[in-house]
Amino acid sequence: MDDLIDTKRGLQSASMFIDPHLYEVEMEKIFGRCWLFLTHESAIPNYGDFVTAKMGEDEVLVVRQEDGTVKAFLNVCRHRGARVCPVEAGNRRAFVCNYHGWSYAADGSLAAIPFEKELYGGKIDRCAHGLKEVAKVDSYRGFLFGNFDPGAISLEDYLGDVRWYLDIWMEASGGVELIGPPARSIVHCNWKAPTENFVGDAYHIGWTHASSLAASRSIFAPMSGNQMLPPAGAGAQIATRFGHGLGILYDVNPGVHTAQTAEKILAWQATKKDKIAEKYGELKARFYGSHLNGSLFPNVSYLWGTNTLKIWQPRGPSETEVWTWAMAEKDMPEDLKRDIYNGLHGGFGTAGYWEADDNDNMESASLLPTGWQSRKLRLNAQMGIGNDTVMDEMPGVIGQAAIGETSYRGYYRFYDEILKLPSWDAFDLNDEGWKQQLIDADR
Ligand code: UNU
Ligand code: FES
Ligand code: FE
Repeated sequence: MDDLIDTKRGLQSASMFIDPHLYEVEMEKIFGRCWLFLTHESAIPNYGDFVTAKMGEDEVLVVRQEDGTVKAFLNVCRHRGARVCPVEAGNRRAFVCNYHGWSYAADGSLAAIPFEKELYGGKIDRCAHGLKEVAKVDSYRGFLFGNFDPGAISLEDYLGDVRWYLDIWMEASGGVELIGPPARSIVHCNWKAPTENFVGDAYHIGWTHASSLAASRSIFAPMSGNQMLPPAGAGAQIATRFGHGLGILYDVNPGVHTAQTAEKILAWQATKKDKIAEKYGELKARFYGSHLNGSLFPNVSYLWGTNTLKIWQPRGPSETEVWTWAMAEKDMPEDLKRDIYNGLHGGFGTAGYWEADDNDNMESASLLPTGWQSRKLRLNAQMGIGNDTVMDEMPGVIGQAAIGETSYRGYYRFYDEILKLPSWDAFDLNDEGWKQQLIDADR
């Protein structure tokens, strides 16, 4: 596995998209230990409210408790392992398994067994058969995450430097809401292919999305067919400690939206910018009005400006279930939220034209390495390598160009680190060496 990721040179082995053994290791070392997105607080406001979610290939029930906290449990009956709750969202005081009728309370405890006395004669330990609880659940600005590892670092520490950027849209904007339930569909790709695309690929916009850009007459339309490069100083890419990264395209927040919707969003944001600048500073106000594309390690992606949040659920090395939420500023008027919802699902939803543009790229990049020779190739993420730097006003490691692969390198740097990490106990939160690793990288 040692030649899998070459951080020093910005290369990755194509086998990472196909190797079934590596996939198992990812499930254990990444999905078993990292903070995984579950849902937004607003989806489960009241006692007994629940949604089902995926953590890796494990399905979990996320339930609002009587005391207002949130717990998550494997959605697996402790009797014979059937799915406890077959519904994706609702409100329940008890979850009754469909198979033999064991029932569980909202706190996961095994509340009742049909004919317990008659059939088990006191010989079953009910306390030992509650739903298996996810070790940690925590929320950041309303976004709920779970972690299977009781020894994991806190969610706040894990988000680390990227919080400064998340706060632009999660806080300075006045807060966002996810408009769900999410659309779900299958893409025949490795889960990392779309995650790396969203972490930092502004390169493909003008080419892969050429027709969509032209047809929508969006703000990005001049890039259609690679007719032009975004001018110098048009954006930046950011890499952080835990692989979370993003790209910024300055001052073009609704760049993907159709011309009509973009106009409404620009007008709306203009009414808020001065207040945001006053409270959070000019830089954050500028980024609020910029387009941010990003991924949180390992498998959440968002497009601020395109109003979408996605999670790429692994289903084996070559299959991914994508869940897509529309996302809007909480204080937006209802009709604008509706425009955004419709526009988003038409663009980046299951059958959206932007989504369709991307899918064949995701699939071919993921499936061609089944070829014994193809999988030996190294994938190249060297764009801008050697120019990465740190800046006073922006946390993380920065690549100062609209198009580059700094955040790809940051994503796979941490991917490599966590695969090799024996346990969170062995992890040094204060080690800043990762920055130098990226800055020193060179072809
Ligand atoms: O999908 C992306 N990676 C993206 C979309 C990046 C920038 C703008 C829009
Ligand atoms: Fe980038 Fe082919 S040009 S994958
Ligand atoms: Fe794309």
